[in-house]
Amino acid sequence: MSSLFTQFKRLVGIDIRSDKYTYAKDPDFGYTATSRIPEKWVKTTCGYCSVGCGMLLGVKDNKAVAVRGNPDHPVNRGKLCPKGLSEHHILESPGRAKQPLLRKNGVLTPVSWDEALDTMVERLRDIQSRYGNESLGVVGTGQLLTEEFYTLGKLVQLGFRTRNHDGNTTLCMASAVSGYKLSFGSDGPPGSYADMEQADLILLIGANIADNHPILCHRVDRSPGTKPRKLIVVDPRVTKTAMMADLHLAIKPRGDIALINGIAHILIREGLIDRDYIALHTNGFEEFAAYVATFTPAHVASITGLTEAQITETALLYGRAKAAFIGWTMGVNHSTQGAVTVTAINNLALITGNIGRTGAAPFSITGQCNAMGTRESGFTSSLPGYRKFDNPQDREDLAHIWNIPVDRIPTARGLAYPDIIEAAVQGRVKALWFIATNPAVSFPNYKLVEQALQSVEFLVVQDGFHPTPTSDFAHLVLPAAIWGEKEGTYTNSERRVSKANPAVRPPGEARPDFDIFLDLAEKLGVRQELYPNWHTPHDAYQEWQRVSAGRMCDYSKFSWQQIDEANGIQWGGESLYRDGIFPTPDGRAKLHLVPCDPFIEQPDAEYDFILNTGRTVEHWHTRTKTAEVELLNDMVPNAWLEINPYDATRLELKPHDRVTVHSRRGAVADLELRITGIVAPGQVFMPFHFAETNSNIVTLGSFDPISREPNFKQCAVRIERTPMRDRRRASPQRSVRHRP
Ligand SMILES: Nc1nc2c(c(=O)[nH]1)N[C@H]1C(S)=C(S)[C@@H](COP(=O)(O)OP(=O)(O)OC[C@H]3O[C@@H](n4cnc5c(=O)[nH]c(N)nc54)[C@H](O)[C@@H]3O)O[C@H]1N2
Ligand SMILES: Nc1nc2c(c(=O)[nH]1)N[C@H]1C(S)=C(S)[C@@H](COP(=O)(O)OP(=O)(O)OC[C@H]3O[C@@H](n4cnc5c(=O)[nH]c(N)nc54)[C@H](O)[C@@H]3O)O[C@H]1N2
Ligand code: SF4
Ligand SMILES: [Mo]
Repeated sequence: MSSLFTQFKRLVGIDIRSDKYTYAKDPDFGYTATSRIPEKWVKTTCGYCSVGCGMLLGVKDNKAVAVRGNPDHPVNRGKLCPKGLSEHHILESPGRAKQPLLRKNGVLTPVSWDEALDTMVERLRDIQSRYGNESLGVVGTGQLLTEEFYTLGKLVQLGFRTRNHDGNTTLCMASAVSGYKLSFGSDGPPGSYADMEQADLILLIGANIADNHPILCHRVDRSPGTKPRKLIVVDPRVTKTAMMADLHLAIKPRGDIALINGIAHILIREGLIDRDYIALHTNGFEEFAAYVATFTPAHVASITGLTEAQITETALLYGRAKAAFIGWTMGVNHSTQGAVTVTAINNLALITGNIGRTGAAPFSITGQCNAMGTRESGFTSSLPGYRKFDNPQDREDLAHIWNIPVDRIPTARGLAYPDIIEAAVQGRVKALWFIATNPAVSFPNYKLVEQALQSVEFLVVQDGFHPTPTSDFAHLVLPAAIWGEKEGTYTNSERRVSKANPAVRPPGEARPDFDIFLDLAEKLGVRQELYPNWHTPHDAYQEWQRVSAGRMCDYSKFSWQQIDEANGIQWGGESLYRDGIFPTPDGRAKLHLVPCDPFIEQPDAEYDFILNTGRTVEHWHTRTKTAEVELLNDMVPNAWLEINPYDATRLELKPHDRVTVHSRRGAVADLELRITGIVAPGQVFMPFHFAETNSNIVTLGSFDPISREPNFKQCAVRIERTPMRDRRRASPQRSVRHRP
C-alpha cells in the first residue's frame, strides 16, 4: 500500500520511485512509468488485422514505448484490442532478424547486404538460365504495404520475368475474390462497417469477430439506445461471437450452401424478394428459382443438423429486414467449395436487393492488415488495378503507363501458391522466395511444404524475424523492417486506405522491404526501366495512383497527406454498386446454381472426428510477433484441443490430459485437452498458431478448384492419449524459437 507521502507525490506529479519503475504524470494517461511516457506520438494504423484501427505510437529515445487508440479514427474511435495495445513490444523483441545471413558450408552466416543481394541475383539468374524463367516461384503476403506489393509485382513479373508469383492471401481471401468476380464481374467488397450499424439484420457466416476482428464487435452492439436489430451467427462452434448472437445456428460443417440455398427457397416461396431489382440487375433468376426449389426446409435440416424452425426463422428475419448485412470470413473461404459458397451468399443479397444500399451488403471481412491493398495493386491473380491478364486493352493500358512493349506483360497468370509448392516438389520450380509469410507453419499438409523447402536449389526468406520455422530452411535470410519502421498505406476490409508511418529505426541492419526490392532491381539492371527516379515508397504510391486512376479501386483521388489527415479514405465510398450496374459485359450480376457437396475427407471408423482449425484473440497466425509479447503469450502459452464432453467420456479422457491428433498425413502430440460444449460431438478444434504443435501436420492438402484456397477447416482425425514417450518431444520441424 502506498504511503500518504507517495500518494501526495502522485497527486502533485512529482516523480516517485518504486521497486522497479519511476512514475510520473503523463498528460494523457495520468501516472505511468516514466520510461513509457513518450516524447512524441506518431499517428499510424495497426499492422495486425484488417479492421484497420487508427493508433498513436509513442516514441522515446528512438524506442516505441506505448500505443493508444486514435480517438479521431472513424474505424475504432479510440479503442484497440489486446494485440493492438501491445503492438509496440514486437519492435524491440529479441527475435528480430538483424543481419543478412547466407548459408555457407551448411551454416547461416552473417554477410553484408551487398554480398546477400549479389548472391541472390547471381543464384536466381543461374537457376533461371538453366531451367527457364518460370523455375522461380515467389510468394508474398497481405502484410506488406501497398507501395511495397506494387513494387514487388513489377520486380517479379517484369524484372525476374516469372509469372509464378502469388501471395499468402490465397490461403485466405482467394475464395472471396473469386466469388465476387463470378457474381459481380469484379472483386471489391460492396459494403462498409457503417452498414453493420445501419442493418436490421446482421448474418455472420463462419466469422468469429469476437476473437479475430474484436473492434468490429462494437458495430453489432445491440444494447439499449442502439438501433434495434438482430445478430445471427452461423458457426459449428459456440464461439465468443456465437455467444453474442440472438440466434446461433450450430451448423454441421459445410452445411452452409444447403442453408443459404434453403433460405433463398423460403424467400422466393414467401415472396420476400425484390422482383424489380432482380429484373433490372440480375441474370439467371428463373433457373435459380427452379434450382433452389429442391432445398426445402426438411431437406436443408437433414444436411445442416439445424431445425426447420431455425432455418425458417433465419430466412424470415433476412427477408423482412429493410436492410440486411451478411459478413463472412474463413468459415466460408477455407473450403474446396469456398468460391461457390461466396456466390451463394451473393445470390441472397441479389434476390432481395440487399446490395448497394445503406445497411445492406454481402461483405467479405478480410484478414490481414493489407489483404485488400495487395489484391488491388497485385500482379498475382490479376493485373494491378483489378485488370485482367486476358484482356488486351488492360495490358495495353499498363504497357503505356509503364512505357514497356505490351508483349512484356503476361497474357495469363502463372501458378497459384499451392501449385508453386507442388511444382517445387516435382522439380519444376527450383528456387523459392518467400516475403513476409511463414509457410512451414501456415501451409496445409506440412510434409509437402517441407519437401518443397528442402528440395529447391535456392530458398530466400525475407522476414522481420529470425529464426522462424521457414527461415530455418533458407539459403539466404533477408532481415526486414516491419510495421512501425516503414511508410506506406494499408487498405482495410471496408476499402479504407490508411497511412502507416515510421516511428522508429529498424534494428541492426534490417531494411524496409521497399528498399530491398529497389536494390535488387538495381543489381538486376532493371531499376531505371521499372522504377525511373524512384527513391521512396511515395514514388511507388504516385505511380500506383496513375495505374489505378479510373479503375474501380481508384487511388488517384487522394494523396498520402489527405489520407493521413482524414484518418483514412474509402475508395468507392461507403458502398459499391449503388446504381445496380455491375462490371460485367451487360452490366448485370449473375445468379449461380450452387450444389451442396459433402466436404472432401469425411470421418470414418479409423479417423472418426472432424478437425476444425482457427484462431484466438491473443495470437497472430504463426506467432512470430505475439510469442514475443509476454502479456499475450502468457495468456495462451500453448496449443489445445477442444472436445465435447460426450466424446471425452466415451474416450475416457479428462480435462488437461495430453492428447495426440492423428490424420492420414501425420500426427501432432502433446496437446492440452479442453473438454467443452463449444464444439459439438464428433468435432474437435485446435488453433493453428503454434509451430511446436503444428495443426498443419494433420490438415488436408486439398484446394478449391476455382480459387486454389486450402480446405483448412475440415479433415478427418483420430484422438488418442499421448503416450509418455511422446510428451514434450521436439517438434518435427527443425527449430522453434522460444521467448528467452
Ligand atoms: N487474433 C487474431 N485475429 C486475426 C488473425 C489472427 O491470427 N489472430 N488473423 C487474421 C486473418 S489473416 C484472418 S483471415 C481472419 C480470420 O478470421 P475468422 O475467419 O473469424 O477466423 P477462424 O478462426 O479461422 O475461422 C472462423 C470460424 O469459422 C468456423 N467454421 C469452421 N468450419 C465452418 C463451416 O463449415 N461453416 C461455418 N459457417 N463456419 C465454419 C470456425 O468454427 C471459426 O469459428 O482473422 C484475422 N484476425
Ligand atoms: N490450419 C490452418 N492454417 C492456416 C489458417 C487456418 O485457419 N488454419 N489460416 C490461413 C490464413 S487465413 C492465413 S492469412 C495464413 C497466414 O500465414 P502466414 O502468412 O504464414 O502468417 P504470419 O505469421 O502472419 O506470417 C507473416 C510473416 O511475415 C513476417 N513479417 C511481419 N511483418 C513483416 C514485414 O513488414 N516484412 C517482412 N519481410 N516480414 C514481415 C512475420 O515475422 C511472419 O514470419 O495462414 C493460413 N494457415
Ligand atoms: S482489431 Fe485488428 S486492427 Fe484493431 S487493434 Fe486489434 S488487431 Fe489491430
Ligand atoms: Mo487470413
